[in-house]
Amino acid sequence: MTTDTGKTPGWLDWYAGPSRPRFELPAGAVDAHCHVFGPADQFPYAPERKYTPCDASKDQLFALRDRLGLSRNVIVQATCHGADNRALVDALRASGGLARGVATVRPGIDDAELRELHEAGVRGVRFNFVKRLVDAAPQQDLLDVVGRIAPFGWHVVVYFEAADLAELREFLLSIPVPLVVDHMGRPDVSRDPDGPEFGAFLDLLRARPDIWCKVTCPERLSVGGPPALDGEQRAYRDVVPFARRVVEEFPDRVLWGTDWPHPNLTGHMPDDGLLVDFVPHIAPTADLRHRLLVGNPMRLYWPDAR
Ligand code: 0GY
Repeated sequence: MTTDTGKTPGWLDWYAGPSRPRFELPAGAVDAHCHVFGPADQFPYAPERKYTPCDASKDQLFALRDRLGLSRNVIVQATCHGADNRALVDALRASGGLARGVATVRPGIDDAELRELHEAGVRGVRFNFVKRLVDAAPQQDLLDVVGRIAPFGWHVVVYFEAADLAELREFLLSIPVPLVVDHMGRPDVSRDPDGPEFGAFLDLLRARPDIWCKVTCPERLSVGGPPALDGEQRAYRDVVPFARRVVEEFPDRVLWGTDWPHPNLTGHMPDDGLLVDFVPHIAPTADLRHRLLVGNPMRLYWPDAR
C-alpha cells in the first residue's frame, strides 16, 4: 500500500555509512544490479507503482560505488518509476560512461526514444513477473518489445519467483535475445539446493548458453537472517550453496550486484560493505571472482572497453 505523500509504511531506508569491505575487490569491479530512486521532487514516482521508496539519488549511488571500491554500475529501472526512465537516464549521463542501464519500455515506444536510451547507455529492458510489484503484462506486448529492442543488441532482464518458473519457462525460452535472470530466480533457500525447485532453475540456465544469472540478494533470500557481527563473516550462510552452485557451473555468465538501495526489505537493511565481503563465499577462487565481478559484466555491458 502506498500514500501520495510519503514512503510506504514500514519502508526501511538504505544503510548510511556502510563499512569498508575487508575483501578487496579486483580492479574494475562492476555493481551489476542497483537502482536510483528519484529524488521524487525531480523525478516523480510512477502513478501505477506498488510502493513508494525513500529517495536514493545518483550521487548517493556513485558515492557508494567509490566507498566500496567498485568501478562501474549497471542501474536497473525499478517498478516505482514504471516506464518513465528519466531518473535512470539522468544517472547514466552523469556517470561519464561508468554506468549502463536496464530500462522499462512499453511496446509503443518509438525508435527515436530507443536510440536516445541507447546513447545514454541503456543495454537492456526488464520484464518483471513478480506479482506484488507489477500488474501482469500480456506476453504478446513483451514479445513486441523484444522485437523493438533486438536491433539495438539489447538483452532482457527477467525477475520472477521460483514458484512461477514452471509457468514461465516456455515463454522465457521463446525470447530470442539473451536473458539475464535476477537474483537466481528467487529460490526458497530453506529447501535443498540439490532438490527439484533449484534443479528446475539450473535446467533453465542449461537450456540456452545465452541465459545469464545474477547471484545477488543474499539479504533478500536468506531465511537465516542478517550477519552476526562477531568478527567472522557469517552473513547469509544459507544462500551460499545456491549461489556457489551457479557460479561454479556457469562461471562465464554470472553477475554480481549490491541491489542498493534494497527496495522492499523487511526485517533488516544490509550493510553494503558486508555484501561485498560475501563474494568470496560464493566465488571461492580469484579466477571465479574476476569473471563474476569484472570479465562477465564488462563483456555484457561494455564489450568495446579495453
Ligand atoms: C530488486 C527487488 C525488488 C524490487 C524491484 O523493480 C522493483 O521494484 O526490483 C523486490 O521488491 O524484490 O531487484 O530491487
